[in-house]
Amino acid sequence: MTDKKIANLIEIKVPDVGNVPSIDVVEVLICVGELIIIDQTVATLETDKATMELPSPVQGRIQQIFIKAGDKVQEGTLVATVVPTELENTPQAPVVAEVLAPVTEPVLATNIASIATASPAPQSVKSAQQALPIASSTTTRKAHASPAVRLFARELGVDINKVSLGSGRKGRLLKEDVKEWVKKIMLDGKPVSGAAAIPAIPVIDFSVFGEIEAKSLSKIKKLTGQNLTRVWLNLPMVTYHDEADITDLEAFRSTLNAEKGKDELKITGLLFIIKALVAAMQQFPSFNASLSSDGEQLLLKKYFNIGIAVDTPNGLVVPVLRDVNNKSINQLALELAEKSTKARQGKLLPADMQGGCMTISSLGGIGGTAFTPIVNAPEVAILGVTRAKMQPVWNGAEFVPRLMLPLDLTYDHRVIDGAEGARFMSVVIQNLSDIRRLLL
Ligand code: CAO
Repeated sequence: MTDKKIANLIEIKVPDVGNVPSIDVVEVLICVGELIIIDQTVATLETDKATMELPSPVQGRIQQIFIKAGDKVQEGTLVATVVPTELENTPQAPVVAEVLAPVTEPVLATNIASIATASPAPQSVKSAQQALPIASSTTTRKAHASPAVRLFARELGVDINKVSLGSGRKGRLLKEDVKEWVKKIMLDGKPVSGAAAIPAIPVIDFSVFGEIEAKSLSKIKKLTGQNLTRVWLNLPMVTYHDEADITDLEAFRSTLNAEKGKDELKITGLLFIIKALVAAMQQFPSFNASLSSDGEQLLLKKYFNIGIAVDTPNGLVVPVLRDVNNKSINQLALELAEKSTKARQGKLLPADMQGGCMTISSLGGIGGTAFTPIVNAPEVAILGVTRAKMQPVWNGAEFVPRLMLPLDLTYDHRVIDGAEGARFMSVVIQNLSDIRRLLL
């Protein structure tokens, strides 16, 4: 009886693929208990010359699978056995439990449904359930895609079974679907898991070492984190450090502030840095640009908007000062004060933070000698500022005390090369060292 039932199974075997002694199993696309149709791809096989799909010659339910990804097979290797659809739920249906595992008690059930629900010896039940998981609840969706598309997905490190439904005929996945999926993951900022993904930081139970408290990150911190990770992973960045002699600028700024009334807005050094930066950007258009999304073109901007990183209780935000080239230092002072106050009160609107051409991150009010800011992509560069300090500077005859301002320029090396970065920074420094240049 058992023989007869086994004989009713259809065997799927590796076909003749042209005298190839060893064929790699790339992927098995079926699972036990799954209902398959004629020509549905059962597995993807690969020789050193080609990748091929192995189609099912029959419609039915997968009874057992004999290969797995990574196996080496050859012509005639048994891939899977299938209970043909016409035999399902008939007395002729093969008894899966008998085929899969030796049982101590005879299995009395005569069809698949009754195997799962009858109460034979415990081991029989276990075997039957392992063999025939309820397809809808325990099987994963297997992608319907050609070998070329599967290969493409593998090259990108994408698990093709996770790509949502394909746009091809009958939901077949196309290369475009894989590309769209990758694009979506990148935009979501969620790292892809799998072979080509960046290895995850190990999860550690810190409570083993002492008391801990979990505190949720603010929305701004979470978004900033995603954005910074995306930039870090996408941009080859270089940071160039230099310093500007701002002794004369500082004297001028003190004079200006001394002239101001008690309630008037004071001028900070940052405002001159903004102006000096924009003057340099006017000389170096590639700093006032973004790369096109295909990386083929540089999109040069004819406006000069500067983002200013502002530290707030909820995290870092970057309001944008617009048309800086057309505004006076006093106008900019007012605008920066307004926007940084709004930022700290959490009242910035999305429009206040859009349209930046280059960003300044100033830690000068806090301290520091240098740091490496991360470019606020799709901008191509960012200027970091740390605390100015008096230093002995050799003037050719003697050391003189000068107020030196450390500056850090990080740039996208795809757009800006090292020499251009250094030349740009020299111009920023000249502008700050002698602000009369801003009039030129
Ligand atoms: N060297 C020495 N002193 C400096 C300085 C520098 N480079 N930059 C600012 N200062 C001084 C200012 O002159 C001011 O001094 P007084 O109080 O005596 O006038 C004081 O530090 C505070 O300045 P400020 O920070 O209020 O003003 P600002 O115009 O320099 O900066 C703003 C404005 C909004 C950029 C700043 O308040 C801020 O939020 N900075 C933090 C930005 C940040 O977190 N960046 C990091 C991002 S990277 O992850």
